[in-house]
Amino acid sequence: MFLIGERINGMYRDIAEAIRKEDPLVIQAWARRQADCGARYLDLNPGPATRDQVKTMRWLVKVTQEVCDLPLCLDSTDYDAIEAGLEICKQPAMINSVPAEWPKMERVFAMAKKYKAAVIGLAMNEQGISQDADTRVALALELVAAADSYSIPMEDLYIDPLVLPCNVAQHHGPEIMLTLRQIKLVADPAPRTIIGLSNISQGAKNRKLLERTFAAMAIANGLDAAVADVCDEELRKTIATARVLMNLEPYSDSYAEKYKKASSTAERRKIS
Ligand code: THG
Repeated sequence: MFLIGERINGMYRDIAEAIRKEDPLVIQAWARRQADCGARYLDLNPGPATRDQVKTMRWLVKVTQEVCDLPLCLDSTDYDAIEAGLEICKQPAMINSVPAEWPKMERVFAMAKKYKAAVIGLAMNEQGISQDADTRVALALELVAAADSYSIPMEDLYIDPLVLPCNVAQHHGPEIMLTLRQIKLVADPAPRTIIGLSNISQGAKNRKLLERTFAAMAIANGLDAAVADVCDEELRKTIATARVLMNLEPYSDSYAEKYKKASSTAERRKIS
């Protein structure tokens, strides 16, 4: 299980301002900090307010790679921006993301093949995000079939059941857990699973407690990766502990320290 650092996102005021001023220092400070916290990838998202997504994504990739050699997770709904980023990524990247819709899947899986990138497939389509696990799993199956038709290996396909804030969509919580378990049954080998962890707590009180608890629950249901606040040390300890309790790591008295090691060594060797 690994973490993708979420912080370089135009949703944050400091990042939006850095993009506007073309000031690389704030971006580079967050890149270094998240790398130090054990991020396995860095998410780069120009943010909804950024007009020129192509130019901004290219700039974010460039300035991040100047200080950090982690692979990048290119987060935009503008596929021209994703492609502009992929063209200059020094390491195989992750495309974030594609819904279960044609012709979007065609464009994204063709790009993934060309640039040897992994892909996050969202369990949604033209009808939006569904309420229940069954519909999410059906969409996961469509993503698996489409990826397979482009010869994308299942280890490079991450299905995202789409987490909504618990204060407005509380009944989705158990459906997410069910979806995570069922995705592992739709194909052999199965695709991987991923969530946007901080979504669970948006607009809610005591955000970090919600995120840490949801992470532990999702790990118990087989989660492989999360876009998350990697700088939350208590989150990292919770994840390490959940992994020991799920027998994914051997117990030792320093169990809470395990996570950083797992993310920086084993994960780089693609052992999850
Ligand atoms: N799935 C995938 N990718 C994703 C998401 C997902 N990328 C974006 C997002 N969801 C994950 N990243 C974030 C980043 C920040 C926040 C939530 C998710 C966040 N931001 C503060 C807020 O909205 O309250 C911003 C506060 C501020 O302005 O300082 O919570 O689900 N594949």
